[in-house]
Amino acid sequence: MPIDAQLKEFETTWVPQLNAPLAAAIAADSGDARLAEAMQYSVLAGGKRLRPLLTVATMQARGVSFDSERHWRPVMALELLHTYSLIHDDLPAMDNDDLRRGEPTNHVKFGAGMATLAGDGLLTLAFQWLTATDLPAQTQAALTLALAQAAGPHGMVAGQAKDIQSEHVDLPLARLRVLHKEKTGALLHFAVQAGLILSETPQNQWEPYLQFADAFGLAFQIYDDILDVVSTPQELGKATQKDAGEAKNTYPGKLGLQGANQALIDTIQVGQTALRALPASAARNQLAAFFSYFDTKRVENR
Ligand code: GRG
Repeated sequence: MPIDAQLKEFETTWVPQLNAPLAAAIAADSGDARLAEAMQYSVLAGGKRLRPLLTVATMQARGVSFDSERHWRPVMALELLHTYSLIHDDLPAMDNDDLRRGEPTNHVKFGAGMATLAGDGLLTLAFQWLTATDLPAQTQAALTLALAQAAGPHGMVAGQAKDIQSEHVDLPLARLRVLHKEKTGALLHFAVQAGLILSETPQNQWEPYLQFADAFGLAFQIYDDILDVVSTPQELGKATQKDAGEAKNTYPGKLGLQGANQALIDTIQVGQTALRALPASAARNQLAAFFSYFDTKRVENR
């Protein structure tokens, strides 16, 4: 099967299963109806669910099958946290965006106060869900520490802090890479790490998986920058051309569109090479198929 069809099939199998319990589970864990509505609104607005899909695929690569009773909440915790980051990033005090996942942003619909609280609620509930499982306490603690490190002031929040400070500052590519690694890469790193923790994989076997995750994370950000230049808001469900301008801290801004596309191709290659260190299997091919998310012909076909 072509690898893009493999990713599509994986999505078709898993996304409905992952989504089905979400609305009720969020409502059950919220003590205020309007807050629950605001949280559900953004979570259910139709994200691609790439992060939980990566966790499930990593578990499968480690030979562990998904048990919804035991794994669903810990696996979906990251999607809650990711959605919080989008809600807060869209707020007037941050990026001030009106469109996300093809819908009006949370603060446009519910007001900035409730949107802030919806983000706070999702961030906190994510940690509750990591421990809402009968998995061993050691597994729950490892997940909690890893997500705190990925999302907190040494991870995504640090990246966002660098981002808001660098709006009118020309960052060298090496510093831009660090910013992206924190802002975007850290949660994708955790997505794979969560699969390793949930499958109780010994840490001395983590390296190729995490190299794959980090290459995927960097490729994801380069592609996000490219799409911002070559796509329309209708295609992406969010504002585009936000980064326009030569001196911007983006891959196309620094390397030009062709240069950014080449960096994307090279980064995918790094990730594919990392995966080749693992024994050949259908599950390994499934991880490799995640790279088909990136259309490296998008630039030349525009
Ligand atoms: C507010 C602390 C804080 C952090 C915000 C996520 C983020 C950090 C900013 C969003 C802006 C941005 C362009 C991030 C990089 C790429 C990214 C995370 C895109 C959105 O992820 P997708 O494409 O979205 O997986 P869906 O909607 O499919 O889940």
